[in-house]
Amino acid sequence: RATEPVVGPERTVDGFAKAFLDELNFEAGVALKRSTTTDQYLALARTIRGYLMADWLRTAERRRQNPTKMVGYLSAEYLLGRQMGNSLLATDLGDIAEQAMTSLGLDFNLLRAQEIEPGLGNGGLGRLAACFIDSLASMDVPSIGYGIRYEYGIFRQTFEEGRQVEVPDAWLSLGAPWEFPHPDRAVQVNFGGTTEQYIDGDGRTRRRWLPAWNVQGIPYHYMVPGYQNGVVNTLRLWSARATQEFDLKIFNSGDYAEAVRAQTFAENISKVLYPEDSTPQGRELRLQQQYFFVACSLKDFIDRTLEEDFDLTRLDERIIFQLNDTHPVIAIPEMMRLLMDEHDMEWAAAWEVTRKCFAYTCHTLLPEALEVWPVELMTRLLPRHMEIIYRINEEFLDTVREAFPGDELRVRRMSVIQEHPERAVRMANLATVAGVKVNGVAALHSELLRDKLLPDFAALWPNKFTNVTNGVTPRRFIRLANQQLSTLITDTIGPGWETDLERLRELEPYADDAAFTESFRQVKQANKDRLRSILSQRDGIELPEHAMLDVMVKRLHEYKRQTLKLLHIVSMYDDITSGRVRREDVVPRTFVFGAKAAPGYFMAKEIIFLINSVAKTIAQDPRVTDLMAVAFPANYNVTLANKLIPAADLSEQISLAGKEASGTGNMKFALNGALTIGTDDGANVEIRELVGDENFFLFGMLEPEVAALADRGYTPSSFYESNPALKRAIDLLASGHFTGGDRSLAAPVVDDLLYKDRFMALADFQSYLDAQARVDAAYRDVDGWTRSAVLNVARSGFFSSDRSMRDYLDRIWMPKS
Ligand code: 26Q
Repeated sequence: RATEPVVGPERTVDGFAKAFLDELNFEAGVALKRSTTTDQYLALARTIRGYLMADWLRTAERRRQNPTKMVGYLSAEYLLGRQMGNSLLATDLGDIAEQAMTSLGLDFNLLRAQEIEPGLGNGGLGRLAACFIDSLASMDVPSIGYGIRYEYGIFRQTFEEGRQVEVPDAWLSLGAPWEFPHPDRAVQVNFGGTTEQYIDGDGRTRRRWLPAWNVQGIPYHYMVPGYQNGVVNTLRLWSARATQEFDLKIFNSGDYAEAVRAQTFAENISKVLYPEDSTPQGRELRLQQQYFFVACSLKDFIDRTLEEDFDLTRLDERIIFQLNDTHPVIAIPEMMRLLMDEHDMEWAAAWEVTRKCFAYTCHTLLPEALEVWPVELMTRLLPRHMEIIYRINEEFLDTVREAFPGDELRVRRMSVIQEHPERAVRMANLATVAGVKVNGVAALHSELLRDKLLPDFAALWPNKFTNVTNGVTPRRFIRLANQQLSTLITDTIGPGWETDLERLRELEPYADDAAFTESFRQVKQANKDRLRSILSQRDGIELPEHAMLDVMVKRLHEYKRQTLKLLHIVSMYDDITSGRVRREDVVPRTFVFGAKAAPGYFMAKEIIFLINSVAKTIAQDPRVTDLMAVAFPANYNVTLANKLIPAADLSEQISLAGKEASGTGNMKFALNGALTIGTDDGANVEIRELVGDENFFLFGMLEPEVAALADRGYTPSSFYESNPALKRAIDLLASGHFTGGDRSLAAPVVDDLLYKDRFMALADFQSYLDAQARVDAAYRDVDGWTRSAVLNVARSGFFSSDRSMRDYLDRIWMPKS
């Protein structure tokens, strides 16, 4: 009897080349000399994954044989980035694969460049999920990621005359070599209809759901390899299909066109990722997406525990579901429904276990970003869940009234149901009521979350609140993105730091070592040279060779204050062109922006247009081209981040204090030896604490000062009137100088700054300019700068997502006692 593979293909150049040709010839049915680059890329991908297969099967089997409590990460987004490099790193097959391709006369790097990254996320939250599953695999934590297999991920951004134009992201169009579809394991998901009371076989009065329609969820499995440790975990993404039952009913009725329409309707559910990344719109399809993937995932997991003949009243001994923001919070009433309606449990027993199975991570501080779903919509789409939510809320509000008698205002604030402006379910409240823990994503954020966003809940349950500061995976963001720095680190402190990032501390003494710092500078320069050549090829952008590289890459949001960066650039331009500074006193800079705007976010799109306008004007002005350049490559994504971040000298983290929950780009830059100019916000606070004040450029109001200014009443124009440098910069922007003489084109942004400026860019402007002057002075001192850069790397080991996972395990998932 044939046995399952215990080893993959042979780990030699010949073995790899043979496996590759097998894929190409016998799986794809293509001869090498007739094959296209796409054929070759697909065969290469399938060859590499073949080496992971045995470990994958073995990991799954090991977990089944020894069932323990697992982590179920529930996230509507996974911003994975390209898979090939990561798989090669995990298997340590990079050299063998490259030589094998060369032996066949193929260009390995060209093949790697074919991959379209799976952009199944918007930004920080989605990328965080991807880092976390990487760490869980690298730490061999029994875990599974659940999410949605969007057919279209985050849109591809293009610019037309400086304005953002969105193009659909057809990432599956070349074929999908990294995924494993399992249509045989489809799960049914119901929607709509009504509920009714009935008497069951034992004479008990119960309620049940009579749904109106359904779809099926097809699981697609992705391998999540640990770092060279023989572990391969699973990411299970769900894709929506029409159900047979539904199909047949309509087809048999003879209405062929209607049946085809119904199919399309069902498949719409996983069609596209919503590109809003903080102001949620109450769109019906979005709620369908959320329920769809959560229902599939819970069913999937419960069936798995039942295979083991496990008693569901102890389900919390088998799973803790981590809710990545409120997007999967409908899982809470769904768990209650499954336990009661499908598995016969009473309310009390079901609630008892449900409240131990979920924990909630909040990623925001902006009140407008808190998700609410209209009761009308929820009742229409998920009537049974709405009933369950009402009951959870009733019992919860009894608890509140008991703890705070006579405080009906508090009851209203804490209710899971909001009454105004319309009746709606507050998903964060529901998650807080049901979750074992609620965590923020950086120390400051967790504090503000507890004291400002959910203070009533903190008063009731102070111990429910905790912090887990975000982290990033050093495998992708140092080892893969910055190979030269990685080699330098390994040559200096030895191997193993990739999975024990605090070991970067051992670099500290080398901050004063002439040979080391010289190598470190060379690495940074090589990364800059590589970036210049990439931007030249990718975008036709030609950048000067020697200039400080000042980078601001993140989603476009007013609170992140890309306009503050723009005001600095305009101010520098004005200083040079008006002769206010001597040319020889200017430190040449290249500014790089990367940012997508939500397609419906008007102001964000105006800001993109204005940045592009300034970039163009500067590029065409011979008075400044030797001293400054602005590059705004379109379509910033994980692939570009991996090239950009290692090249940066200066990292811009300039959100208004109290608005950025954490930031994770800030960590990636510090770990790659950029210095940060930043506000006292999010994880910047912890970065500064760790790297030291002298290696960080702090500016701007502190959060309490922001709150005080808002209370006093903020008038941006008073800052404009009283600060000549600010007035000059704004006047120049407003004059139409950067917009072909047309003042109206700059007006939306300028007017907003002068008359609203919700995020107080003008109030922080002077402080920002002063900090930028300190940056210039520091950069002139080459040795001092390099020393600071080295210390940023050496002291940022805390920001490994492995440490984040340890914290989740210790504080939330598997606490001792
Ligand atoms: C919700 C409902 C409907 C449509 C879209 C959404 C939606 C989608 C994505 C709402 C929010 C997001 C993403 C939020 C996000 O990325 N937040 C960031 O999370 C990072 C990881 O914790 C933090 O570092 C950032 O500070 C935070 O802004």
